[in-house]
Amino acid sequence: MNIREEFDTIAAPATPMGMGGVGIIRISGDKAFEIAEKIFSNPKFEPRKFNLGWIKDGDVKIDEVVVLPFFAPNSYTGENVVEIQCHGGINVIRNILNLVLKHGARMAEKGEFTKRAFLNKRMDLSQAESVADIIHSKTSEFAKVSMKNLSGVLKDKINDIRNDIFEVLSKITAGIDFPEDVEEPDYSYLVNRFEEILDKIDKVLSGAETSNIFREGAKVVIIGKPNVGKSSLFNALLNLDRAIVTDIAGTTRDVLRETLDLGIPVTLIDTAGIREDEDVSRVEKIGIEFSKQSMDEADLVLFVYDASKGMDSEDREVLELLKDKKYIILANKSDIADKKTDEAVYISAAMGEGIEDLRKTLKTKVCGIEPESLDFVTNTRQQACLKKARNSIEQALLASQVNELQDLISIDVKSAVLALDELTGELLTDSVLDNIFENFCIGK
Ligand SMILES: Nc1nc2c(ncn2[C@@H]2O[C@H](COP(=O)(O)OP(=O)(O)OP(=O)(O)O)[C@@H](O)[C@H]2O)c(=O)[nH]1
Ligand SMILES: [Mg+2]
Repeated sequence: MNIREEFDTIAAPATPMGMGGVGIIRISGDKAFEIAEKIFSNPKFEPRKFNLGWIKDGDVKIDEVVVLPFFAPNSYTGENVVEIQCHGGINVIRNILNLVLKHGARMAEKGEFTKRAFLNKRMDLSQAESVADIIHSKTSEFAKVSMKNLSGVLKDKINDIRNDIFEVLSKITAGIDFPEDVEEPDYSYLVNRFEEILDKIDKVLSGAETSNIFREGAKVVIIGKPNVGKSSLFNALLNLDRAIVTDIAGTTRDVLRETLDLGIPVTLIDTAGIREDEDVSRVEKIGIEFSKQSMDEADLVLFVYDASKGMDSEDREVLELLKDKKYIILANKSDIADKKTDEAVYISAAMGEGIEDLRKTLKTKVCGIEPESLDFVTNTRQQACLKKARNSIEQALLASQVNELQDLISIDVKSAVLALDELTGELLTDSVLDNIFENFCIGK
């Protein structure tokens, strides 16, 4: 079946509906050129040529524009595409779009251009998903690594793993189907191959945590006794006088949140100092309750104590609250501390000492690995497919270790192949597909 024949012609603004130098309206489908010819004063469409002229509604001039034709299959969607570059005003874009729709195009749904690019095999699903990542990226680092996905880095890795699995599957199947002519593969061969494949899958999954943090951001909460310099650290990391700092214990009452761009998006949270004194005011008590709640949502806690006083029993009580959390122990006020231990990272929030290094530690600690070392990212859907494939191969490995019938082993190996096909989009249901492209914006 030629899937393209089912497609009608779609159109949408490809630039935001706001004021700007240029606005772009994109048309894709078999009728793209025909529609453009009806409304454009200078339709001499040739590949790789742009055309200057007027968009006209009958005799009425709407705007002077540049029209770029892309001939199938050499276009974003793989279909005939026309891009109209007009002046960037909401009403100009709207008028031209209405005209295009009047002449037979339909308004595109979210992500429909990219969906067509996928369905017309211009890209695999991991590449299509990276387009949404690039558009939604909160940091320039995430945009860069998503771009690597678009260029096919993840796709190549998955195809490589799939080829490995398929090769083993072919050998097993040949042994089963032609027992007289082909010997079934040795179990030691199977064990080795499955171990290698598991290793490759694990390498791809190792960046999963960082990928998720790139997408959702990480919460880093500063916790400690009153007056140890939490707010000073908050300000120092942000490079901003955001929180009030005084020498009075109990200065911070409300939880303060600010965004810190460390290449990964971080929400940095300053809290009220935790203490259990009887004479703590009601307001401070509420503040302390908030501190404990924020601790629960933290991906990483920065535990601060006053190095000039050393860690005392009250500090240890606070530290005790963190035992199930990922944390870094910070000895603040190192400028006035005399003795140092190895247990903590020494900083001086007031003097700015150790802050730059702390930013770096923080980033690797939150991600598990250096985010810059990522060659590709994965999303939760892809991770779920990879985990499914991993489980199946693990089953196949266990079965091979006990010389299980190869007929049975082949069932697990086949499911691993299917899981990877689901990842790349070779094998997909419409609802999964709709779900993915729902997250796009109109015009992409
Ligand atoms: N010498 C020195 N003083 C510091 C340092 N960091 C903070 N201080 C001082 O310690 C005092 C308390 O600082 P804050 O940042 O308000 O402490 P906090 O932990 O936020 O206190 P609460 O909000 O009350 O829990 C202030 O007088 C700061 O100037 C430092 O690195 N060196
Ligand atoms: Mg404070």
